[in-house]
Amino acid sequence: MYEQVTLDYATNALEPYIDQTTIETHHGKHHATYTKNFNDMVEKAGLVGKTVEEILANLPVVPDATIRQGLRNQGGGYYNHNLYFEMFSPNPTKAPTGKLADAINAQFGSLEACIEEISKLAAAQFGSGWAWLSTDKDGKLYVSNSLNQDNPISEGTGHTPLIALDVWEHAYYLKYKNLRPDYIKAFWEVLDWKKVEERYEKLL
Ligand code: MN3
Repeated sequence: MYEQVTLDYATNALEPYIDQTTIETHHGKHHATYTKNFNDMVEKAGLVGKTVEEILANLPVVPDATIRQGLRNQGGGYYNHNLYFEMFSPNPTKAPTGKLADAINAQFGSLEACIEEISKLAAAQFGSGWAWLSTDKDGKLYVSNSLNQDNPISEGTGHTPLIALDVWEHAYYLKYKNLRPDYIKAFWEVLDWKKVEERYEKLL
């Protein structure tokens, strides 16, 4: 059984950056549905017992195209939103320290430059999708964006996302309407770099 993350903040705690109705709908409806559908799909695929990471990393071995696509969509939706909702805090640490700070400075020049690169990819993603900060198989940081619920784990062995920025309209439309760049700016106001850093250090 794959469990949806529970929020460790109140649904109105990210106001005014991410509004209560959006959190309630996004976590309570959209993410809950992905979670239910993923559980059903895994059972159908005969993959019960595999981790979601194992499933997303090995999609090509699933012989049935409909089930494969279902696992990609629902598994991505399940995993991506777990990461998304886990990284927020009403009292976020605004910058990483330690090894993650060093890696970001080495790779991007500064935290501001890193945020700028992810934000650009998020704004440029045509239609529904995500922007990411991930590590590759050598532990090197990189940024990317993806369509629908596609996840960096599916791109190749050893890719692990650290930050997931949801740019589906359901993530921002109730508050920001067509102004996706304003939502992207708001995302960074509630992203807790301490949580990102903890995730990164577990990979080392
Ligand atoms: Mn979403």
